[in-house]
Amino acid sequence: MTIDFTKLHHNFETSLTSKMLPTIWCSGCSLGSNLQSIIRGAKQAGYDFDHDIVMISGIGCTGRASGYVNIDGFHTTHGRALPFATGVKNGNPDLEVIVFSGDGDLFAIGGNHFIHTARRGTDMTVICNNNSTYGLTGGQASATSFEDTVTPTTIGKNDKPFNLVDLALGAGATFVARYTTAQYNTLPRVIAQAMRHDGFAFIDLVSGCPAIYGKRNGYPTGEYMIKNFKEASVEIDTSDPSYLLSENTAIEFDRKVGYTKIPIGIFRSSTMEGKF
Ligand SMILES: Cc1ncc(C[n+]2csc(CCOP(=O)(O)OP(=O)(O)O)c2C)c(N)n1
Ligand code: SF4
Ligand SMILES: [Mg+2]
Repeated sequence: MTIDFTKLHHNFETSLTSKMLPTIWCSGCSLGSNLQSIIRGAKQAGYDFDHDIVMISGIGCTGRASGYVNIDGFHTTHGRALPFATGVKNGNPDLEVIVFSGDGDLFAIGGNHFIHTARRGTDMTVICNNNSTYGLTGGQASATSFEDTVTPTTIGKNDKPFNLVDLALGAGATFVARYTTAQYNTLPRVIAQAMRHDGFAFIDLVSGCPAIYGKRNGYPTGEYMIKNFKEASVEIDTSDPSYLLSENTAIEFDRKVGYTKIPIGIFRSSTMEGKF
C-alpha cells in the first residue's frame, strides 16, 4: 500500500510554521517534545495565537523554536532574549510574552539580564531548555554543565553548575518551577499556570542533548534519556520547609549513568502566598 503523505496531518500543524520545517533538531533531542508542551500550555491558558502571545528566543538549537511556531516572535542575538522581551512587554503590556531559550543563552552570556529581569519582576514567562551544554556549537561546557562531565572545552573539571531554581528564587522570580522533558503530561498545565502568573515566571526545563552532550556523558540516546529523567525525578514536598534549601533543590549527576536526582515541582507561586 502506498501512503499519500500529502493527506497526513499533524495535530499541531496550524501551530507550526510549515515553511520552516523540518527542524534542525537531532533525532532524540528534547526540543520537539518541549516545544509541543509549550504550544499545549499556551492553548490550555486560552491564548489566541494570532493576537495574544509572542515568543522570543536567543541563539542556539533552542533559539530556533521561535521561528517554528505560528505566532509572532523574534530570534534575537545571543544572550539578549530578555532585554528584547522587556522591550516588547513595555511596548504592548497586553501581550503574553514567552521567552524560550537555552541554558547558555539565558545563564552564561545572558546571565546578567536574567537576574535583573527577575529582580525587576517584569511580567513574562521564561522557559529555559536546560540541556547543560552549548548544543548548537558542538557541546561546549555551559553554566549548567556538571563538574565531572566531558566537553570539548573541559580541562580537568567544569566549574560547579548553577542551580537555576536557586538562582531564580534568589533573584526574586515570583513563579519558579522545574520539570524535565519526561513530564510531558504535567508540563502543559504548569506552563499554562506560569503564563497566567502576573509577574516574572521561570521554568527550569531539564532537557537532553543526547546527540552531543549525552553521548559523551551517560545518556547516549533520546530513549535512554527519557527513562533516566523519569527515574531521577523526585517530586518536592512543599509541606517540609527545608525543600527550599539549596542542597534540596540541586540536581545530581553521575557521568557514568546520567542524572541521579532531579527535584521537580513548583517551588514558588502566588498560590503559596504567605510562605515567602
Ligand atoms: C555573541 C555570540 N557569541 C557566541 C555565539 C556562538 N553561539 C551560538 S549558540 C551558542 C550557545 C548556545 O547554547 P544554549 O543557549 O545552551 O543553546 P542550545 O544550543 O544548547 O539549545 C553560542 C556560544 C554567538 N552566536 N554569538
Ligand atoms: S545538538 Fe543537541 S540540543 Fe541541538 S538539536 Fe541536537 S540533540 Fe538537540
Ligand atoms: Mg544548552
